[in-house]
Amino acid sequence: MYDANNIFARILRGEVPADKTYEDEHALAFRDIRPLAPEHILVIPKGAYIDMEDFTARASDAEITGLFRAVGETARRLGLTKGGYRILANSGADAHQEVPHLHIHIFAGRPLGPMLKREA
Ligand code: DGP
Repeated sequence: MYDANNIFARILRGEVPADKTYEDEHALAFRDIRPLAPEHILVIPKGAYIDMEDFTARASDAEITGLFRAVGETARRLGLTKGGYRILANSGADAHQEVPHLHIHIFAGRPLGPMLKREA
């Protein structure tokens, strides 16, 4: 069940501050508090969705389109398209999802290395 007190729900309600970079009807983008790259942005849907599984099962087409448009719009507005960027969404336990409100990470600003560490 969705936890309405997770930190991103609180940011959406304005109870916790965030360094916002983009907002529209369906999505909010803000800087990650523990950046892993010179630019590290989180893009979240405004609706109450736990992870990618929940979102793709229950969200409307408009919400799904809106979230992905917001990712592109955020990257364009921050000038990330020239050097390129990586998006990533951790979903569930094996992915180490920490905050139970769907979020898409955008990383940029330096060469980002291999996609995933190979198992030894
Ligand atoms: P994940 O492991 O994919 O669930 O990533 C969660 C990210 O959320 C992690 O990179 C740190 C970030 N984060 C956690 N709490 C806060 C917060 O209060 N504000 C902001 N801006 N980011 C947060």
